[in-house]
Amino acid sequence: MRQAGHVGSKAIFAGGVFYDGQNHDSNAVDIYDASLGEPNDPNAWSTATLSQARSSLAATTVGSKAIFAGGWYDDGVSNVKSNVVDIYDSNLGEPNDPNAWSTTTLSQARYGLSATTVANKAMFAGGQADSGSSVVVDIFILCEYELAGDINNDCKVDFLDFAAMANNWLVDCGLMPDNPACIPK
Ligand SMILES: [Ca+2]
Repeated sequence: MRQAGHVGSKAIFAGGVFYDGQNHDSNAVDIYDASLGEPNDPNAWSTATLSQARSSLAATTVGSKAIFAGGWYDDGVSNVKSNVVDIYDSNLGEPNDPNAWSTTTLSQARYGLSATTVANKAMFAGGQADSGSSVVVDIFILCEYELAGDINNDCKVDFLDFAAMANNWLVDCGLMPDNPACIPK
């Protein structure tokens, strides 16, 4: 099963299983950018790779980040649960830029977990672990403070926020609502 997240104008599809006579776990990330064209336009699509090929991972977005967590992969002997979390930050670069990706870990390796985002918290709940059904909830908190000017909600006002503002400098969503930077609230 592939998992999808979205950041700004981008929809991101990651992982899964593909079949070429036998099943393989996929590390492929496909990115559709609505600011570049319609979904049937190949130029609107690009690719990236997860740090670990796996399936049945969970995805959600918080602020500028798309987070892909857990899953399972086949090590040739059995299905192995993953604790890997891949994070894409659209403030750091395009999805095909390795510098825009980082990794962290879940507190418990598992697959088929549920993901959702509430305000500045990305939550990954339950799933199947080696010990059976999981009761664990992993929470990634973006920033616990209201900080004026912190556009990417990472608790710091720095050049990344300045760059995000500069990118949209003089965009007027009242005059040009079709501008990809104008995302309905
Ligand atoms: Ca910031």
